[in-house]
Amino acid sequence: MKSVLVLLGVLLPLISSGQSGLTDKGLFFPKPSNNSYVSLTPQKPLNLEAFTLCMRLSVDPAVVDKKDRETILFAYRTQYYDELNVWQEKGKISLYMSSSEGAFYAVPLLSIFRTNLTLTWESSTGLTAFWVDGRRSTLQVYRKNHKVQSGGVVILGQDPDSFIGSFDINQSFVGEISDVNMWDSVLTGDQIRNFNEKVWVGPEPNVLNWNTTKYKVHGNVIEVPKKYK
Ligand SMILES: *[C@@H]1O[C@H](CO)[C@@H](O)[C@H](O)[C@H]1NC(C)=O
Ligand SMILES: *[C@@H]1O[C@H](CO)[C@@H](O)[C@H](O)[C@H]1NC(C)=O
Ligand SMILES: *[C@@H]1O[C@H](CO)[C@@H](O)[C@H](O)[C@H]1NC(C)=O
Ligand SMILES: *[C@@H]1O[C@H](CO)[C@@H](O)[C@H](O)[C@H]1NC(C)=O
Ligand SMILES: [Ca+2]
Repeated sequence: MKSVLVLLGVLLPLISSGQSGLTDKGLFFPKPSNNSYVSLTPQKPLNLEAFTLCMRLSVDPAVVDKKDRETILFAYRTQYYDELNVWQEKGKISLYMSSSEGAFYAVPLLSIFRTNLTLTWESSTGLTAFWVDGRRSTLQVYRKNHKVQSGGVVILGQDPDSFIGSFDINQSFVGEISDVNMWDSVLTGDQIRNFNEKVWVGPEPNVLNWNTTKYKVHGNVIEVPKKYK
């Protein structure tokens, strides 16, 4: 017990200044809030006709599993639109791209243990898939011929209903996020599985790269030291 307390004391609360690179680190959102979030600066504008978005997540089930709770996992918002949002809600994981209609996937839900989650989408066919720990869901066709628009902000921890604010404590993320990486193309299954195992040999993540990304912490978010990787 004592060693647990000592270890917890080592988790460093971040000050709100821009930093870069989160290699082998996580971001821990310890409790529901309407003001704790992390903004990430993309390496290139998100005018995307295809993407692969990977992240590693664990959640506090006592909060996130509450009936009817919607929990934001990833948000990319421009001035007027939710360009690309990922949720866990209604017993499913969902994707919305500037539409009130989402694509819902009945994949295994996030839990107290870390899960490798990847989404892929391409405009030309609309084919969309969720990968959970290296296993691919069935495909769906979602937002064929759509294009994700640039000029927005990537937010972890909150769902912004305005640019950038209007957060809802009951939609906040509670748990740990790491290894958020994004490409402007659809990776192969082997590349996604390699990513999960951190034996990375495929193309460098060219939209968001967790190892180098500039990020800014707001509110109560704890940077998890490398030894917990
Ligand atoms: C955020 O939460 C605090 C207290 O928990 C509350 O006083 C405040 O009104 C909330 N702000 C918004 C924008 O909901
Ligand atoms: C998920 O990612 C972790 C960390 O890299 C890795 O050790 C683990 O094997 C992955 N799990 C699966 C089932 O892909
Ligand atoms: C959040 O949910 C709780 C419990 O359902 C409710 O009492 C509260 O009003 C909600 N807060 C907001 C800001 O919606
Ligand atoms: C990030 O850094 C870790 C640790 O050095 C490495 O294992 C991983 O492959 C890197 N990820 C990418 C996408 O380059
Ligand atoms: Ca909202």
